[in-house]
Amino acid sequence: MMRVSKMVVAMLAAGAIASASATEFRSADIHNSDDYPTVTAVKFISEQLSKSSGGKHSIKVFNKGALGSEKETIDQVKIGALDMTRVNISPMNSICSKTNIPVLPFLFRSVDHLHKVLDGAIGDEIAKDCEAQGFILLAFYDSGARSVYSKKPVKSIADTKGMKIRVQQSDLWVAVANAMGANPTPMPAGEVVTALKTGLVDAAENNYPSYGSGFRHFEAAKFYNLTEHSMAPEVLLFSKVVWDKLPKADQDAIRAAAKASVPFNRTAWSAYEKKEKDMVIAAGTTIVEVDKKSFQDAMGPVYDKFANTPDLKRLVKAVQDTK
Ligand code: BDP
Repeated sequence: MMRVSKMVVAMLAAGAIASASATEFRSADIHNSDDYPTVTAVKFISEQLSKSSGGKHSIKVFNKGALGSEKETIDQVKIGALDMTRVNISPMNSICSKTNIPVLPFLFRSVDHLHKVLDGAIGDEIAKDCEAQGFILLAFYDSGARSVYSKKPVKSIADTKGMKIRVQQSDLWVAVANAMGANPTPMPAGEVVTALKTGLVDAAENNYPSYGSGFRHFEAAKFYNLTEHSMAPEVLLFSKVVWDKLPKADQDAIRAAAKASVPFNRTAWSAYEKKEKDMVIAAGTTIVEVDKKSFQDAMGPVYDKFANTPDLKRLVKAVQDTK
């Protein structure tokens, strides 16, 4: 008896009992800047949630990769060791195949097209696919278009032949780089700047903010070539293990706050992307116009391999048919 009550006292002192109802969820992000639009979007959710729960729930964002690489945080969320993580959708490709769809090269015609698809039935279907694997997909966030940047200009696909390029940790991305004729090396985002500086790779691909002050790749690769080959969005994931233990009212409050964070993120993203584009140009980056068609025409094998089931083919067509 004595031992148990001592334990209870210790738990109370540590706040462990009080936190059984009041919770500060932990959410990971690899971005270094505190004002990165995915970081501020999750902080926005925290504020909304705190209001709607009368101060009971909130979220603490651990950005700067403090909780590990995107793949590592996904593994932690899967087992419920971590409540939430904000990652690019690409490292989810091997876990739930419908996440391949918004990564596919040259699939979206515009940012509006992407938003229509993700905000509608196709977005819901992708979220369901992730839920079946233990992830509640709370929101899709903007990430703009990704382009290849390198130490030499890339004007057409002839220039990516044999190029050593870093890609995200996803087989789909390896296939995209192979289709470009390049030699892909998958690695976490945090390792890319060193890989570029040491010559382990001569190129990478990303949006302006990650190329810019996010990971400072512009210091090692001076040519930003407008391939705009993918619009792979960001996702916010909540652990289903943790989710299933929450009362319905809390789940609803989290979903409502996450939904409200999407327009917040989109507004923040447009301004941030522009600011970063201006910054890298001022810092001496050359923006290169690209024969996009030469890249587009080479992507057949990626679709053959990663949009290869009746379900995935139906989704590709549904995306193309979305007006
Ligand atoms: C950035 C995404 C980030 C990814 C990174 C990457 O915001 O989630 O980790 O690209 O290329 O645009 O790994």
